[in-house]
Formats: sequence, C-alpha cells, structure tokens
Amino acid sequence: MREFEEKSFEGAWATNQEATLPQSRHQEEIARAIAYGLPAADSISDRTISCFARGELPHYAGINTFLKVPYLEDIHRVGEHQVAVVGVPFDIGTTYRPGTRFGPQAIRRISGLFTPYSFELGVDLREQLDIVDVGDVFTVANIEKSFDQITKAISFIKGAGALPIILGGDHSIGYPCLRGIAEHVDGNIGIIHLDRHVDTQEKDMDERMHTTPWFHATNIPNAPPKNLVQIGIGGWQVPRPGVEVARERGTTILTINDVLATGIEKAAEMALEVAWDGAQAVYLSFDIDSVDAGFVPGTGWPEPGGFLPREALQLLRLVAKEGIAGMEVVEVSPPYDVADQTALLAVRAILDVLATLVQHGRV
Ligand SMILES: [Mn+2]
Repeated sequence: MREFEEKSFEGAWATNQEATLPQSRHQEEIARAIAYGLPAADSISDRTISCFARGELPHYAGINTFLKVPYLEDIHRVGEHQVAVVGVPFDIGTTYRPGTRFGPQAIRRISGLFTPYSFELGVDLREQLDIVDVGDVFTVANIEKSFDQITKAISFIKGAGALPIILGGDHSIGYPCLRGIAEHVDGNIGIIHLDRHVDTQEKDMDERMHTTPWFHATNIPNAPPKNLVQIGIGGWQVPRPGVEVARERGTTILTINDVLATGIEKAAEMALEVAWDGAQAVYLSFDIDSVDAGFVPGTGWPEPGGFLPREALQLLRLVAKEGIAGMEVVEVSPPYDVADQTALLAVRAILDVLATLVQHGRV
C-alpha cells in the first residue's frame, strides 16, 4: 500500500512537499504579534499567542484585510510589493440584483477563514509571495466618473509593478480595469473571461452597464477582440445584441457544453492559445456566476447550469499557469448570499490563481 501511495497519490506528494516550505515569515509574524500585541497572559502555555490578536489566529478575530495580509495605506509604496489586492465596491452598472458594492467587504471578511497554505497545491502564500491589501477604490455616484477612478487606480498599481487582484463590484468594472492595465502592456493584451454571459453589447439601459465591458475593452487598440476568449457561456440570459457583436468581432466563445465535451484541460489549452496569440499579457476575469447558481446564490444574475466549483477552480489554475497581467473576481452580491458560500468561492479562486503563479514562477 505504501509503495503505491508514494508513486501516485497527490496526498502523499503533498504531505512530503509541506516539509520543503519555509516557515520564516510565519515566525516573523508571530514575533511581531507579540511585540505589538503584548505577550499572552501568564496562564497561557502556548507562548506564540499574543494578548491582542495581530496575526492569522484566531480566524474569527482581527481586522479584515484580504487573507489578513498587511494593509498598505500609502499607495505610493505599492511597487515595493508583488501583489496588490484592491476592492472596487461598485454596483451602479447592475441590471438586476444590486449589492455587489458589498462584495469586497464580504470577500475580505470570509478570507479570514483561510490559512495561507494549500495542502494539495503545496504552496504557502505567506512564505512565498509578498501580498498587500491596498483597500478600495473610491467609486462615486456616476458610472463614467467611477470608471475613470477605477482606471486611474488600477493603472497606478500596474504601473508601479505590482500585480492587481481586483475584488468587484459588478462586471461593468471589467472595462475600466482592463483599460488601466492595457496602458502598461507593450503590445497586445488578451482576455480570458469565465462567465455564463457574453457581456459584449454596447449599451444596456442606455449606459455602459455590467452587460457591456468587453465591447468597450475590445475597442482599446491593444486589446483586440481576436484575443478575447469567453468560457462557460450559455443559458437563457445571453442578450442577442451581445451575440451579434461577438459574431461581428470574431471573439471566441466556449459554452459549458464545449468545456464538458473537450474536457477542462483541453478547454484551458484552447483558451490559452486564443488569448496569447500574438499577445504580451493576459487579463483574467472571473465572473462568479459562471458557476452553477446553486453554488453561488449571492450573485447579480444567477444562471443555472454553470461550472461546478471544482471545475471552475481547475480551469482557473490551468489558464493562470502562463501568467496573468491582473485578475478580477466580480458579481459577488453579499445581500443575496447564503452562509458566505459565494464570497467563499471568490476567495478560493484568487488563492488558487496566486498559488499557481507561485508554482510556475510567474510573479
Ligand atoms: Mn455573468
């Protein structure tokens, strides 16, 4: 039995892999917690515990940055770090259920449940990646002015050299986020987009709503539609005007059935081929509603029949292995969520992508 385990089980590999991971940053975190938060009361025998909670533990305590990484108040210093988590609490582009303005808060709060270590991926983000949370973009009560704020913020992060990980917000933010990143790409940028919806119509309700980001993004000169690949599309909520644009512009759409027929690995391979064709960078957009509505009740436009969570996570890991120029997770609407399920999956998506970048040396 033991011989077999060691040869083929991920569990056996992961058990051994853990021993190779450093622990120095965890030790530093504990020392800092005790220095800043006082040593624990005398009756407590575990002397890694501090009096005021200042680190990972307890998971229900503390100030909720994403994964309890440091809060970077001075944005001028963002370039000193590898990854910048940034919230975009914006939902004025919503056409059905609102509430995604509370997405960043909910995602951060439930992220406190996670440790920075993934057993089966064999990665410890605390040890292997320098992540900060830069807080939220100040969005205002106007779509276009908010887009300008979002583009300025994301462009600043990207220009400083940090990788932006964006917590939405509704999907209208895809356009201003991509616009901010594309400015810093020397050459073309591709887009890998997981969704049930195409989001390629020009306007909705006379504005650039969450049904429109890729129409406008693919008007950006270095974000050509030939590098837009949309995965998981299907169902009864794909507006015909968006389909017409997809046809005219020659974007690539893989439905859920396409993914099931070809398999996740082949679908990822095809997506990478399209997105990276002549491109220098790829942006990753994960609409949480690409997952079956039964798993993500807290979303703006629930559509039955999407991915299983493990399928979406596998697909995200596979498409992230070539590197990304930025990632957004959108359409988490906490007022409709049940037991944090939707926000929980948003956190997992980000952690799995970050771990993939570490595994493949892509940060
Ligand atoms: Mn969608």
